[in-house]
Formats: sequence, C-alpha cells, structure tokens
Amino acid sequence: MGGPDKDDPGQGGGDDHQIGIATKTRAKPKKPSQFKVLMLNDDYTPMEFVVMVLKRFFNMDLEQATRVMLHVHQKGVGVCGIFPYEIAETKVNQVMDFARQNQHPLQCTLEKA
Ligand code: TYC
Repeated sequence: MGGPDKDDPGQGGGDDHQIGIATKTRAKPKKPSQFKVLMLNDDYTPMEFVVMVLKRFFNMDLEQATRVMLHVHQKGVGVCGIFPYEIAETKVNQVMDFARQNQHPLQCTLEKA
C-alpha cells in the first residue's frame, strides 16, 4: 500500500498557469477503524437472556446466538460482531441498558479490531 495516489491530479500536468480548484489540500482519507463488541460472562445472567440479546441487537438466529452464548459461558468472553466505532458503541449501550432494565449484570465492551 501507500505510494502516490493514482486518482490525485496533484499540481496540474506541467502547466504552470493552470487555473482551477486546488485538490491537494485534503488529508488522505482514513478507512473507518473497526471495533469488536465483546460479551463477558458472569454467574447470574440467564442463558436465555443472553441468547435474546444476541438475537435482538446482533441479528443472530437462535443457533448462532446459542453458539456465541455458550462460547462466552465457557471461555469468559466472546465476539458479538465487528462494527465501525459509533455503531459498536451504540450496540454496547443498547445491551447494557437492556440488561440494566432487566436487572441482569451482563457486561458488554468494545475493543479495537
Ligand atoms: N454464565 C451464565 C449462567 O450460567 C450464562 C451467561 C452466558 C452469562 C454468557 C453471560 O455473556 C454471558 N447463567
């Protein structure tokens, strides 16, 4: 990667007197960085509730949600999905709010992918 931009006209093709719009001012556009949404195990949140959360907020079907829930239950942590920062943050907040409303200690967090 890197190297000169093919799509960047830069200073105009050898013509010192060219009139036009400056195109060299923009910073190189950054790809939006991705974040993992992690679900953490605890001893109290019911398995069915975790499955419901994975279906509701991560659009998993019952089989996927059950697999991820069991992975978290056994290993302590698992990935629910990978998203741009703002979406990942929104998912974490939605899960935490929903867990709190239902008085479960379920924890969810972000990690740079
Ligand atoms: N360990 C919980 C139980 O035995 C189930 C559970 C799974 C809780 C995944 C949180 O992220 C979690 N009821």
